[in-house]
Amino acid sequence: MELEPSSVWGDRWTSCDSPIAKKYMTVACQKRSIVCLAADRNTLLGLGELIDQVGPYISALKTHVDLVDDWTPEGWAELCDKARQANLLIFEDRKFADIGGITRNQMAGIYDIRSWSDLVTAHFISGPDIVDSLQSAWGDVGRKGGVLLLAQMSSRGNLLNPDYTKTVVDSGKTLKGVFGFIGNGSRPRELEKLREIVGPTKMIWTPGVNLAVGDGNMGQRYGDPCEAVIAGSDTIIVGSGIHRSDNPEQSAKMYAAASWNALLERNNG
Ligand code: 5BU
Repeated sequence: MELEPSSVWGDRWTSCDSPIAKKYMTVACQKRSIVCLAADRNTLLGLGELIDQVGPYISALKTHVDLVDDWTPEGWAELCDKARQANLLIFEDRKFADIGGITRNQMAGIYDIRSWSDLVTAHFISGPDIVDSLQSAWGDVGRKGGVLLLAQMSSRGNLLNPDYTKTVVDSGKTLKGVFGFIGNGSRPRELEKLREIVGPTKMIWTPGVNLAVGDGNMGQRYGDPCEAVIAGSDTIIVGSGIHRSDNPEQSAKMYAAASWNALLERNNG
């Protein structure tokens, strides 16, 4: 039985006015999962296999298009079709950071990110015009999309300190083109504070989560996915916990169940 998004998501459902967020929350209810797969594989075949294996247990697909060694426009278009058939939002984690005009052009270029992405990440370091320029780029091809601003990061020693986080959030939450914020899934207490300043109107999505908590590769840090959701994350971004597992399908199911149950617990006590 499918649960009503309003009962699952509580004030996120009533307060988020973004149509993409509403669509996302509905799909999450259909799949009973708030897992975004960080699909960090470097071949089209490997990525396609992953979607086939875990598509039913994830609610969004995060890509790094420039990691794909055998990338071709046709191959990528097929992969995006596969993702849409699996009812997944496509989220390119490009971390845009340049001035507005260049950012708009970077959404075109070889990869033509504007034509297939539903969500992208951006730093706010260059100022608020980056959000308008990303929205203009989607508009250039008659599409709509949402921006996730980096308010925190999961990597050790990053420079996004609490003052910076607050500046990003205070400004970003007033912008319609902002779908939400990236928070640090590895530190629930920092995440609680982030949720306090974000309030209910925007999403918080969190990398840096793994059922095996602790330090990851090259400065990555991992926290418990359930704790992240209880602290205010609306979606856990999971990479190696799924794509490096011996059984990606089983792992995706585990992350889906853990994150979904934590969301129900957060909103319904
Ligand atoms: P992992 O294998 O679960 O560690 O992958 C995490 C993914 O999330 C990877 O694609 C990173 O680029 C992405 N990420 C992150 O780990 N930390 C951050 O602060 C941001 C993105 Br922003």
